[in-house]
Amino acid sequence: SLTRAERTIIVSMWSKISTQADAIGTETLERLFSCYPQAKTYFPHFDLHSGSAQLRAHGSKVVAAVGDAVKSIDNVAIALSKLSELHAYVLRVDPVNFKFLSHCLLVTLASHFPADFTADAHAAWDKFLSIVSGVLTEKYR
Ligand code: HNI
Repeated sequence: SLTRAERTIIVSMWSKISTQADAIGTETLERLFSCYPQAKTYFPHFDLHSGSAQLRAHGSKVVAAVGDAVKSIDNVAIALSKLSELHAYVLRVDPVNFKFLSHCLLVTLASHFPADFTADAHAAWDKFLSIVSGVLTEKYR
């Protein structure tokens, strides 16, 4: 689990991220679909072109869910339990895609907040996103 220092980093950076949540969500998905095009197979019903309305709407939902996890940083499993069932039982997303998405979110954070994105911040976000991904994939077993 996260140390107190890691929680502090995440909660404080979140207050900045949340002011540009939609832009960050959209950029994360654009990076996901351009770097890891296999992730597109889960969205046959979406227009995935850069800047499309569906991409932006979905990006803002994903970042809002990360925000829910930040707000319940000690109880991510409870905060995301509904989403965990959706991704495991309904969407059946291959867990490797969570690593790709987490990576793309890290890169997006680094490019939007270069001064905040120290090595410690990078490590804290990496750990936090692997906890979030772990929750969203744990019901697969
Ligand atoms: Ni994900 C729907 C959050 C990873 C494919 N996803 C959602 C929704 C949220 C969400 C929120 C909307 C639920 C609703 O409408 O009730 N997804 C998250 C989060 C992560 C994540 C927080 C990881 C941090 N999802 C992924 C990954 C994939 C993925 C890695 C596949 C590449 N998600 C989907 C698909 C949907 C979805 C597909 C349904 C989209 C739709 O609207 O039809």
